Parts: sequence; structure tokens; C-alpha cells
Amino acid sequence: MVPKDMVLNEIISLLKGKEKILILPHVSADGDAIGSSIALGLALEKMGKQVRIYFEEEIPDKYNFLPGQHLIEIYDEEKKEFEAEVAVAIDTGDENRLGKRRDVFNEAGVTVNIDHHNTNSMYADFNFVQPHCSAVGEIVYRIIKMMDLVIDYDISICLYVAISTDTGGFRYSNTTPETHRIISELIDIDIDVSEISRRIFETNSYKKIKLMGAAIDTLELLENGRIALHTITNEVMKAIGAKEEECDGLVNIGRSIEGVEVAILLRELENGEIRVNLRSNTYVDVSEIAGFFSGGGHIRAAGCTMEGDIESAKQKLIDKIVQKL
Ligand SMILES: [Mn+2]
Repeated sequence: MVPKDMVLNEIISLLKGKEKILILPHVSADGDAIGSSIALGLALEKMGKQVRIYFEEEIPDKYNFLPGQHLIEIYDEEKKEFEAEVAVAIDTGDENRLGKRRDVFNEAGVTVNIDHHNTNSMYADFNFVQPHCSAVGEIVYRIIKMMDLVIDYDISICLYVAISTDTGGFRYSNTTPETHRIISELIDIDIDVSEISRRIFETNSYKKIKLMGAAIDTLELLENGRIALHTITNEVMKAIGAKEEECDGLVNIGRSIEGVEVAILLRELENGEIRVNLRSNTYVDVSEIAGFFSGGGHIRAAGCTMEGDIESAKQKLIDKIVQKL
């Protein structure tokens, strides 16, 4: 096997040598996917590169304060004026997580995969996957350093958002001494930590709060209180008028209940499929459970999409989880 750092060196010389670079975060982009993509985009732009970041859908409103918005586009299949020499997938465990942009990724001259999911399927020409990194933000930080670029104010904000969101504000088990070393350097640049935190952690839309109420209403405790389950039906989504992104984090309500090891959020999508979010507290590897249903993720946070109705999805998941409790 090729040593990891050699791959990273190759990726860096590749990025240095090409002009038109396309960055693609995963569908339903979260703080890490958004922050890491923009940070990398801004750094490459500073090197004089032409950069585009294509998102699958609008980014959540709470990230609108991020710098580098001029690099962002919502992907439109009809408009293909940017012929990328390199396409870089960010925070994307497998190709399907690129959604409609999968073709545009594969059509690029060279493909790169920068990620930290331990379930990554190594789908690119160059794959740099570091599961021990709390966020792709940590990897992008390293890339920018290795390219001898300065981490400026705007890049710092993006990396701070990437790392702080994927670590749950430095509370999750993926937080390491290295995480804090990187963050200390970002704070040295005088970014406004309390303002950023307020925007990303302490601000909710009214609809989000209504959705939390709905999720709490459906809460079930199973297996002697070791599994917590929330359900959000399509009907509830419509009645509240909530956006998909507003379901983010609802699963943590169940996870926070004393005695719960695994929390599940089942969300009925418009097409009838069931989106599953899984979280665990101390020992169950939920990426393994999600992987069994063709999903993926991290040990303590994972997800998958299932066919069929809520009741059958619930039963299949419980059967798998019980084996691990
Ligand atoms: Mn991530």
C-alpha cells in the first residue's frame, strides 16, 4: 500500500499543477462539508486557481455568514461551462453521496477524495482518508499548511466552523489534542468564537423548535431504555413547513436521555424512503449498522436510507442494534 503522506504529497502537487479545480461536498452538506470546501476553495483561489464549489442544494441559512460565498453554486446539470481539470470530493464517504454531481465528478480529468469517514469506499484516483481526524477541516488545515499558504481570517472562520460542528463543539470522542492545537491557531487569528458559536449552535428557526417538539412527541424507549427512537413523518414535515436541514441534530434529543446507548431518527422522505440517523454514546459502532443497510458514517454518528415503511425500517434496525447492545 502507498503510504498516506505520499498520497497527500501527490494531491498537493496535483492541485498546484492544475488551474481549474472543482470542489464537491456531500449532499445535505453539513458544517464540516461546507466549511472545509470553502476553506480549501479560498486557499486555492489565493494561489491564483479558478475554483468552483458545487453544492447539491441550498446550504442551510445559518451558514450564510461564511466568507467565500462567491465560490459557491447550486449545481445545475444544464449549465456545464466549467470544465474541471481536477474534482475534489470533500467529506464524502462514497460516490452516491455526491448525488446528481456524481457524473461531473467522474468527468473531471483527475478525481480526488478527501475524507475522514472510516467507511470510505476509495472511489477516486487519489484517496486521502483519515478517520482519526475529527473533521475534514483538520485535513484541509494540513493541506493549506503544506502548500505554504497563510491561514487568513476568512479561512480561519471556515475551518473553525468545520471542526467545531463535526466535534459537537469539541464535546465528541473524535476531539483530540491535535484538534485543539489547530483550533488554538485559528483563534490566534482573532476570529470571533462567541459570535460564530452563537450562529451555528445557539440559533434555531421557529420551525426547528416546532420540529423538536414533534420529535419529542414521538419518542419511544426500547430495550430497557437503551434505544431511543424518534420519528418524523412527511405529514409532520409538511404541517410545520420545515426544511430537511432542520431535522439535523434531532436525534441528539434521544441520545441525551440517561441510559440510552443508541438513538435513532427515522424520517420519511417525500419519495417514501426512510432516512435514518443513528447516534451512539459509548460502545455501539453505528457505522457498522448503517453499513449493513448500505449507508455509512462514523463510529458514533452514521446514517442510511431504507426502503419500505417506517414500521419495517424500525424493526430491521432494532433487530441489528440489539445484537450489538
Ligand atoms: Mn465531516
